[in-house]
Amino acid sequence: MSIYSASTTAPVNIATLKYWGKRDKVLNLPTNSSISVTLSQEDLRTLTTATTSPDFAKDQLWLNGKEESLASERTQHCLQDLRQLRRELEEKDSSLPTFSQWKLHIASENNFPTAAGLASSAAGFAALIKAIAKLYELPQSESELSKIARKGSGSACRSLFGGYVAWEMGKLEDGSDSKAVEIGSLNHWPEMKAAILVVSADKKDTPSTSGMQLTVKTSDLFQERINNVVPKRFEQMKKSILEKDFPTFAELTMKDSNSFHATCLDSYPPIFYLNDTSKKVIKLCHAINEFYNETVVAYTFDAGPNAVLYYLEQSEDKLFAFLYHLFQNVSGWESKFTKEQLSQFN
Ligand code: 2P0
Repeated sequence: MSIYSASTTAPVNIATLKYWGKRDKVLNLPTNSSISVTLSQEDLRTLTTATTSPDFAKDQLWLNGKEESLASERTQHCLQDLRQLRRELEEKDSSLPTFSQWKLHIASENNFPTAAGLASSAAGFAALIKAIAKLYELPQSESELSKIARKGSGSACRSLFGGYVAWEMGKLEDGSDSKAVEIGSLNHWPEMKAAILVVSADKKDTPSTSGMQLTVKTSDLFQERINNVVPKRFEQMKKSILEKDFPTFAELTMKDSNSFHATCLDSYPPIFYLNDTSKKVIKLCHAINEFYNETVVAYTFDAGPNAVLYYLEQSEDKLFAFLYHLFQNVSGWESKFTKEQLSQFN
């Protein structure tokens, strides 16, 4: 029995400039460009193995050991695109095995609990596309492959890279210029760190796809965001990353999270992703920055209540003094602050 396989990983990515809104639902073409920061390939990632054989009867997928359907239109688009690229190689070189005609078995595993409330579809689609591309020995670059991942899930295109990534929205109707590009590798700004505060592990209220459709259709604020706010912010954030300017990066990140959640609230009926704990975390971050008279931390929230905090390694003690104080059940922490100093944040 001939059997071939390839394995790869893809990281979870967190947007610091949010994708929210589609101009084409089938191709997942966005209404604005976005930026993500992915700090670790090891902590939060999907590991996927793609296997093919002329003896397989059908395409099959296992997610964390459980069989799942591959039937969704989005997944089918991705598989069709990859098989087409493989077919082109086989037509050029008749000595290649005809993988494009064989069925695939895909096994995918996340190294973080689903209950952590983190979106896994981005890493999942990115790992699926990367693993099959590796199996098929496709010559396409990560940016080219990101266009296929985008059809699976918009934000997945950014998980083709680690580090600092831009998803350029593009202008063309066929989506051929809507792709992810690297702004900087992980090593470009290694002092940057992230902490995830799991506020709730519940499934989110409104799924992203339908949430963004509602916002595009009903929010007036959304038009202001995509036309006048994000294009400028995209350039400013890229510059702040390239110049390793944390105060500017942090301010833009926090403002963009707030702007995205404001358009959710401005949708009709409104969409609420933040809860009271999320709002307390927002207030705490501003209080910390004010306390030190320095930008120590930035927060960002996706389509759910969990916070991702960005900070520089050298500020870790400053930030965690407050976090441990707030979440007092963490033992072994010697606070550097007096009770009086900390009591104002209770
Ligand atoms: C982002 N989110 O930029 C934004 C911020 C959520 C809030 O991308 O319909 O799962 O598959 O393209 O990518 C979530 O949306 O939506 C998302 P689809 P996706 O990360």
